[in-house]
Amino acid sequence: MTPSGVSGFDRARESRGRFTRGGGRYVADLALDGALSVGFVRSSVARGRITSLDLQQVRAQPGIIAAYCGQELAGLAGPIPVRYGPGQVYEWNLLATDWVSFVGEPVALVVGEDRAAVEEAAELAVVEYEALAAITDPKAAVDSSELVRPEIGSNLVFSATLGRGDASSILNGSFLVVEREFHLGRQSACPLENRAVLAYEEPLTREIVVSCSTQIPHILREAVALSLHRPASSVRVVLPDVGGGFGLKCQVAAEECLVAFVAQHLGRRAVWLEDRWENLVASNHAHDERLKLRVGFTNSGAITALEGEVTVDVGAQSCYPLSFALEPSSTGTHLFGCYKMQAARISARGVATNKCPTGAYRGVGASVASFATERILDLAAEELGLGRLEIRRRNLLSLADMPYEHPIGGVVDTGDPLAVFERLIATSGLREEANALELPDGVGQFGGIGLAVFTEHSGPGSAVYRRRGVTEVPGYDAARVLLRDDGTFAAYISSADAGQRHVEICQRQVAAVLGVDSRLVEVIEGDTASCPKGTGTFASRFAVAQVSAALRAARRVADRLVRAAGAYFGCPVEEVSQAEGGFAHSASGRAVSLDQLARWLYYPEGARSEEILELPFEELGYWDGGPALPCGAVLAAVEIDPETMFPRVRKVVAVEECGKVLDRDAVVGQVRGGLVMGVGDALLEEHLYSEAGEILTSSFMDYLLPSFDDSFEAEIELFEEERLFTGRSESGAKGVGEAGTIGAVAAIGSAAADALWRRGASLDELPATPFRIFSSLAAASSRSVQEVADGQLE
Ligand code: SMO
Repeated sequence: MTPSGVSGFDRARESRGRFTRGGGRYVADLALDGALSVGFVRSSVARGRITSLDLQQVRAQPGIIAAYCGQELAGLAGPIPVRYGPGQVYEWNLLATDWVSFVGEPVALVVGEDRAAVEEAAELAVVEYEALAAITDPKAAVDSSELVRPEIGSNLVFSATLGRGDASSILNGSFLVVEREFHLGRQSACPLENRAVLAYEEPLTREIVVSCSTQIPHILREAVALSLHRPASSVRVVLPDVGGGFGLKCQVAAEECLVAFVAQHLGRRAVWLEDRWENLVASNHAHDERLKLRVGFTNSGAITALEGEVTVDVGAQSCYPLSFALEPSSTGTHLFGCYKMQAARISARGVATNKCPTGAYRGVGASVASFATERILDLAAEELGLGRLEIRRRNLLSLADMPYEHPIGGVVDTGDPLAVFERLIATSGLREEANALELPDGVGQFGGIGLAVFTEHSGPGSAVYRRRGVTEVPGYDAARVLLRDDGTFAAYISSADAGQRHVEICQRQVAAVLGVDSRLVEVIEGDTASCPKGTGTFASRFAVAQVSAALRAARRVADRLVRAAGAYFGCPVEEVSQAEGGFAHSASGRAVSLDQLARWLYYPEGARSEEILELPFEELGYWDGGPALPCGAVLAAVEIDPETMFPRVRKVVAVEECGKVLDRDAVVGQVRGGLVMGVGDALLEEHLYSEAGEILTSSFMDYLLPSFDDSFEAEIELFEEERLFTGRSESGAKGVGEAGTIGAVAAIGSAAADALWRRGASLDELPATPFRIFSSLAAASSRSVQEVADGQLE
């Protein structure tokens, strides 16, 4: 426990319904009395130089303790080396020193006694800029000599070639080549709880304690230590409840390091609670991708090869730790993930612009990759006169193909996407007549159906990150399972719960291995002081990497316990049997309970020579075995209002094959939440910038999140068969955290495209907003958008 009462230990008492009963405890709920409030002055200019920055009036305000600009901060905090490709590094100044690169970039830091004082004082900062033309169009940016980051020397900040085989010549010899461009807009994760951090220095140990709403406690600890020029071991990150991360909180924020700096430098508790404006303009955006694909088919509809480019507008900064490599790499590797082909070659590129930096957002890269994949298949089906079901049946991987070395990269170890797809068709009662899918009952005339079969690279191991040049992500997760002297167990795990019910699930898994009631196992996570180092919670890592590590540690402890019982009885280990609450030795009729055994171990009657009896009685487990490759198939029906062109989801059926299901409710909950989240990506959410680089979507009035009204009751079926369990996790689980979102974007997006196709129009850009739908109809009928809007649909 710490003086603030901040502790990972509360989390072990998690009970179902705690969050919905108001029992959550977030950073803002911690004891903030006496904590200094930290606020930021942010750039109003997208690109340019700071010519002068005057904080005198700020400092003169009542209640203001200190203010710093980037120049003053130099030498005190930061910079942090930030990677952007293999072997490529630049120095990330936590506050801009002289160069600004997006609207919202922090240029000064204000510290005061309360939030209102800080916000008012920050308004009085006088910052003058020499504004330069903003770079907002990634196409133009590639060849421009005007730079977003002069220290990199090019706006093409990431570039990699993915895939195997001679795709070009196979395409040249193919019966049909479908060529198409796709776009998914700029979007952001918008967790219910914005970013939040409280930091203080422990008076006795001088340790900096950072209590933060993050998905990556151990990585954040490294970054804070780097920025404060102190060893990581002198920084402790502790998580209270995290009100959603969705990828946003697997980046380190400059603000998080700066609050730790204030705590260290001023010796006071300091807090920053991000507001929604800051979250929308200056946390991290995601997606904003353009795909240009060429896919070949034989005359019978078999895919031959894939070739193309993925270009991501990655914004102004490489995020720490995942870097500019994240979205371009991820998109490439997810293309046609469940489909067979001979060769693939994808050029994956990240282009910097003067926009908010991008980072992870649930379904990173995979959602747009799946949308593009399914659109290409629908287009090819039409060209070849095949049904949309048939073209998928002819190309989907099945168990007979496993292991399958996918030309796009990596080996699919197990799975049966074809069977998952057939189950979807059976469950949804989908009918196809003369190559046209029938709209479900109740879906009106301007409706469409979308289908998606996708995979997700969940729980990637260290090799995946090293290949991308990312050195700050360990890639493994870890667990330490301990028998305590009272006969109970503790499992310290490296991940970080953000609402997924890690504690309960891990508790049950560990207890089952130990053969004890799960109430005897306390699971502790989110505290770098006690939990072993690991990667954290993103890329659907928990079931794959974290549970595997915990199971390994638990098996080692279970094995050691039996041998310890043998030593206690003075008998060979073969004669020990598990008994209710402990162990028994049938030959002598003796029994020992766990707490008796623990007491015997922790209060020895003399030195012991047996290694297994050494204290503490604990074992470590690590797992670095992913990615696992779950598979999902989703059907969505969308109906467009013929007057407003507003699309609505009318039906969603999802079948998920995620290997062994560790907790049915948690898996269904992940899928359900992901599906609804995907509605935003497919139909509603898009960040827009003016040509001058001003963000136009800085509130929820302009950035449309799905609301209750856009929600729906999805039919969700889990496809769990032992023959499909993966060896890439200890339990056979494959991870499922992002599946719902990926499937929703692809299926709902394709459904909107199908509705337009039925009207002779096409749609390859998401989100499918009313404006895009009007535009698509206008293009198809050679009318202006206004004419279509005036006439609506006849
Ligand atoms: S976008 Mo997820 O937290 O990898």
